[in-house]
Amino acid sequence: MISIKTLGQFIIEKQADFPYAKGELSRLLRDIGIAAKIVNREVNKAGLVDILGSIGDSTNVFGENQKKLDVFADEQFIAALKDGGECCFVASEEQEEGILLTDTGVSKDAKYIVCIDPLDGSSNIDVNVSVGTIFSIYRRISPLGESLTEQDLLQNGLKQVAAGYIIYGSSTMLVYTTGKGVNGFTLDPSIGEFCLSNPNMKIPSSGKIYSINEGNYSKFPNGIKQYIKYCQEEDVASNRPYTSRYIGSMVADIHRNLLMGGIFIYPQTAGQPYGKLRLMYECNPIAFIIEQAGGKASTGTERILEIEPQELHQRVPAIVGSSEMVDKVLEFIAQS
Ligand code: P6P
Repeated sequence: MISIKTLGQFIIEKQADFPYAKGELSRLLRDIGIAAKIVNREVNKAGLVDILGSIGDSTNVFGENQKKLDVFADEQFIAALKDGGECCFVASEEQEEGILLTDTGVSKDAKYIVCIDPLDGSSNIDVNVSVGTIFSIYRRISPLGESLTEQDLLQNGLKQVAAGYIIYGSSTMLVYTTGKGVNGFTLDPSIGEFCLSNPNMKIPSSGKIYSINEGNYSKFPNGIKQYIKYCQEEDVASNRPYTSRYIGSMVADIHRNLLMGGIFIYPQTAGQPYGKLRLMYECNPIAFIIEQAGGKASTGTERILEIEPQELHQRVPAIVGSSEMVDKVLEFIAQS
């Protein structure tokens, strides 16, 4: 009889790691797990019902075309966080200002803030490529019952109390950390539970995979161009040439590199001086997870987790993955 440990059992068990925990963070993580199962159900049948494709000319706050599943996922996670009652504010890629849940009936004692990308990589939905959800959890700083301030909403990544992602792929997995390692859970549809499948995940210190959109090569900074050429050179001793793997869905690229070793790079270009990826609900949570798994996460000039955020939707360049590979990119950048 294979012993099954569900996400709920694991969360309760690990709650003991936090002596002052009263179960609120545990409930919050479980609320996210429930919404993930609902989103998974719709992602898996997107081809069968009219939930594919774009919502006419609907665009998100950045003018990017909104997919029906984007909006559905956003609604599900916000509803789960509202019903769960542990979250006082949600910052979502799909919401320009964020949502003050204490204005919608959630208790003024709710102490957590969630930053979320409800369905990352959604441009891949219509072609049946893996997509994902990315979330980041902070504890509010201002006293309970008082109004939230910008200080509550713009905390640096080192202040995260938890972070995770869900990948809706050949199987659906939830991977998260609370700062004491990284654990992965695979959804067993037959029992409707996320079950512990990848305990204590560690990213190899090096690997053979580099993930970057080489179509933008001509726009990359010189250090990044030199690193790409380094990856393509023949050198048996250092296992090169590496393999190029780029899905265009950050969660899928990061998840593969976490398991196999590798590096993911989304650099700045002249047209996108801060890159494309968002700090608060893409780069910070992924950086927390990868560092907890033994890897590194840099913008090329600073550790992502140490960036002092200036606004909810700010973008940062990302160089994330196996520690030795990130170090090599930073070497090329420093020399360029
Ligand atoms: P590009 C998806 O839109 C996303 O935000 C990430 O998931 C992904 O890594 C990146 O953008 C892909 O961007 O410009 O290479 O298509």
